[in-house]
Amino acid sequence: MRTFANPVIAGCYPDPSVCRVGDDYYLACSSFEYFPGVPIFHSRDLVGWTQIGNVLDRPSQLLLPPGTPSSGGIYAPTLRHHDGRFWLITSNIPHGGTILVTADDPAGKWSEPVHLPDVLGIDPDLAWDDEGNCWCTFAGIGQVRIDPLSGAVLSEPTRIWSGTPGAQFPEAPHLYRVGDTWYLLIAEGGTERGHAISVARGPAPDGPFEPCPANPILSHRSTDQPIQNTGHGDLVQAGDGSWWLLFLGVRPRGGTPGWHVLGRETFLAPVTWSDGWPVIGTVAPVMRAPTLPAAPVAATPARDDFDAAELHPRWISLRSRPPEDVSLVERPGWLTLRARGGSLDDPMVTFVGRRQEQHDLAVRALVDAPQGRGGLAVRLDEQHHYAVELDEGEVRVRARIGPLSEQLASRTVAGPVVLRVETWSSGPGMDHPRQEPDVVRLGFEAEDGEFVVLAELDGRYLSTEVAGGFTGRVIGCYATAGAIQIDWYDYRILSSLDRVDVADDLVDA
Ligand code: 6LW
Repeated sequence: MRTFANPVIAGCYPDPSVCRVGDDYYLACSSFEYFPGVPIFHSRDLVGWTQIGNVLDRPSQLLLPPGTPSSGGIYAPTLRHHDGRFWLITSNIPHGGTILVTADDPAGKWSEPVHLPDVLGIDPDLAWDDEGNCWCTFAGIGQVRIDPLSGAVLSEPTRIWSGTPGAQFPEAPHLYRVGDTWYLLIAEGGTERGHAISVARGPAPDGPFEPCPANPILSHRSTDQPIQNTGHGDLVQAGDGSWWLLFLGVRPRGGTPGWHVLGRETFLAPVTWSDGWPVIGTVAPVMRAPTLPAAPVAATPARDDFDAAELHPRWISLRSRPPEDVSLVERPGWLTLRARGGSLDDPMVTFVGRRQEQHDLAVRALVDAPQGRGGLAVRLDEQHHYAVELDEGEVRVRARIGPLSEQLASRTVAGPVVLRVETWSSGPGMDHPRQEPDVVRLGFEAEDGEFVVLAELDGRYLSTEVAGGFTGRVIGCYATAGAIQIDWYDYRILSSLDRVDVADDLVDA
């Protein structure tokens, strides 16, 4: 039996929306305060996904001013293929409203946005009926007919369903026609442990809708499943006729209440039909693979040497990425970051990172900062970050947890230095109720490559349960004074063999 591992897209890639064109599948996710926005992936077997770009990759499409809070920005897109074109609708919270972009090729270039100022709900969906009407359904659950080319609203908004009585936050609607029936899939219960997916059906895109007696059709609330918070999903029918759900979930670690540090990730589950209702199969970390021909994708290279002309689409910055502050040409073969904010607390700090996708990691970067200050940070948001930085011949470890900000240790060094961060998870079990989800070790490498650990910190403070919001960790390089240069960034998954005796490595701070 062929199997696959869940999540199929690990790290902070929530709110997946998926569509199929022939044998190709495309998927887009939320991106919040990060720029570029809306990562987009391609797959041929629903299991292996490769990022092919970012839908909103230029300032004319995506402005995230400094007032865009962390976990604001781009929410829950819907991706559809209709009439030979790709359509993507999303919201920019709180400043940008609802926007819609189109492309012939999902890898780009995507159009300039059409604004829909009269669509006043998050999680907008797009569906077309046979008469050519375009229905935009949004959280609530509300609906209007729109002209997707002009952004005009063509009908009064109506409430078409409120989800299960008593359940909070009916949201994330997706509307599909299957045969002669219209299905309205929603998330409800909130995106935390109570999260769920429910469904209703009706004879027309605007209902009336009858809820499924088996609702919620997916929820891991109150279970001992290792994957929790399951909800917010999108259905897709594969080329062989089978049905699948792509949805978000989390992998909490540690004691009680459990902390997830990688954000909300994208999972895959099989769907069957019974009495005209979709039935979601079991969701587990290892599952039976779809019967589609396997189409494995290349693993992400561990090291980026910054030798290419452009950054890979997996690299993300905070709110914007002006070319004068982030350059691959200023010192060829190095990434140059020029400071525009004085600390990681600043919403506009110059930062280039990638999502933390695995629990056990070693991330290393060779950093030169002859006329600047900056380093390597594990970031949850402006108020929650750990960092090891280089400043005037000194390596320092700093931590901010809510209102508390501390320099924890420092060491004198000479010249460029390899800064290093490791995350060591507690594994799915726990030794005691307050056990941390992971330990974050920060330091630098001595000339012989030995890891000099300057601080070892409880990872719970960089979890979504502590920080709040919708995102997960991003590990990246930043500059907070002058300019710093990074020769390479190396992201390696640690096995248990790498986990030597912690106490031996920790130096006195
Ligand atoms: C999104 C909502 C949700 O808009 O979280 O889990 C919000 N569901 O549908 C942000 O990702």
